[in-house]
Amino acid sequence: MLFSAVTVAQKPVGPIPTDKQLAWHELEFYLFVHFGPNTFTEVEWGDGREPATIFNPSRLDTKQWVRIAKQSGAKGIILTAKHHDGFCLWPSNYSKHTVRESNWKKGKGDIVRELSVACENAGLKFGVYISPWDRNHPKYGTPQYNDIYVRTMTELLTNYGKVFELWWDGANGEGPNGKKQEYDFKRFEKMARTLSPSTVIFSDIGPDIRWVGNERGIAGKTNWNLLDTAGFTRGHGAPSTDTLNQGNINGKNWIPAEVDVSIRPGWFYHSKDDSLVKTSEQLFDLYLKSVGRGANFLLNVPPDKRGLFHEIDSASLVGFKKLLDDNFKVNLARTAEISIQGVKDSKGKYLHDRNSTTWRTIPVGKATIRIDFERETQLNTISLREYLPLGQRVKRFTIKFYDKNRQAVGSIEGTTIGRKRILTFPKVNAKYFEITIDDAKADALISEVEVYKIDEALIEK
Ligand code: FUL
Repeated sequence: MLFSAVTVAQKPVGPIPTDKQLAWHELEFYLFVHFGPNTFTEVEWGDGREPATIFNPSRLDTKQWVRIAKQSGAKGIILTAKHHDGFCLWPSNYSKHTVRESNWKKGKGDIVRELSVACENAGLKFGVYISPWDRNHPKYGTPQYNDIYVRTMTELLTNYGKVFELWWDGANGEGPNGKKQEYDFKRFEKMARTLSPSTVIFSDIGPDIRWVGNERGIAGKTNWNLLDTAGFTRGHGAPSTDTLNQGNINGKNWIPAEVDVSIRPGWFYHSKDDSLVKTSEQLFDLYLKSVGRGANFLLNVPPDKRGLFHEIDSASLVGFKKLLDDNFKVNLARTAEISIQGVKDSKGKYLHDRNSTTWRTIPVGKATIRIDFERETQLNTISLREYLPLGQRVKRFTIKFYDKNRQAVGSIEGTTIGRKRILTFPKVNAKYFEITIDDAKADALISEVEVYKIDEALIEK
């Protein structure tokens, strides 16, 4: 009896996620905030020689950032506490190039404090980007800089409440004395784990979260949460960007992809870019290309010289949330009958309860999930999820659509499913459709099937 399969114990297949990685997967969408001297000089990479006094936002309000983040549906904010120019947005004891040396709040301010508190009060996660590359610090390029980095990290991971993600940039250039740094990443990682075990660490190659291989906002249509890291290093020694984009099918580690992209052409605010802010529709498209391909979406929104999210960016973000709400409001599968290989599945409701904690076991190449509507229904979007705690399994699947006369009216194919796979396609009028798992590492564990008719103009470009 097929349906008893749901209760049959399933063994994990391949690497599986840790609890904190699973919690991270559920965040889906959060904001990046690039802010610092570059905001005022309007460059992307400050050289570290900018006077600290240049940093002087006139109306800085981290509560405004948090308010807009909430209204956009973001679940957290990651702040560039220190970018490559070395300027610290908190009064670090290990640098002389910080908010303390600026005129902002007469040198008494602390943006990391303000933002972490604002996030905490609003129920948002808070994360930090701490650039290893430092073009200001006099010790950069010497072994002592590794001590400085560890102390800097210690300040941020212990004085500001919970930090959900630590972001390590792969860029590694020269410091003020023309020297490059040999980063002691092993030590950094050990320290970060000890200081803040619940933090997930991002870099090109993890250990917890990997870079998606581009800054355009696009995850691979095939996207494995697995990666081989042996023999690779961060930065120039990382695997090819294609590999980072798609993962390794038989990778030895669970290291899912995070898609980092900016709402503007640059990572920092430049007034000349005000007309180039991505529209709500473009953000929706990036959502499909990131979350819809099993990755998380880290969207950068750089505050302007006032220290506020610009009105244009804010409007775009709020509009994006409205598009998500409006278009993913009615899951058409909710009222459909679900059967597996022709047998009505009374437990099929698990497949459309928007809760991925239960799954249906689908043997490869045999069983078919059928979603049968009460009447012919127009649809152009199907969202699938795999149950991740027992490993990512599906390699290839097909969905076939039929009209009320049981005539095939179209089909689509896909490769991986993973955390979420949202497929959009020109609308079909179907009485029912069938999903077949053509290839998988083991029985597929499908935990969610959602069906929508979204605005045709929003179908993935
Ligand atoms: C890159 C940096 O060089 C950019 O300035 C930005 O911070 C981006 C998120 O990562 O490697």
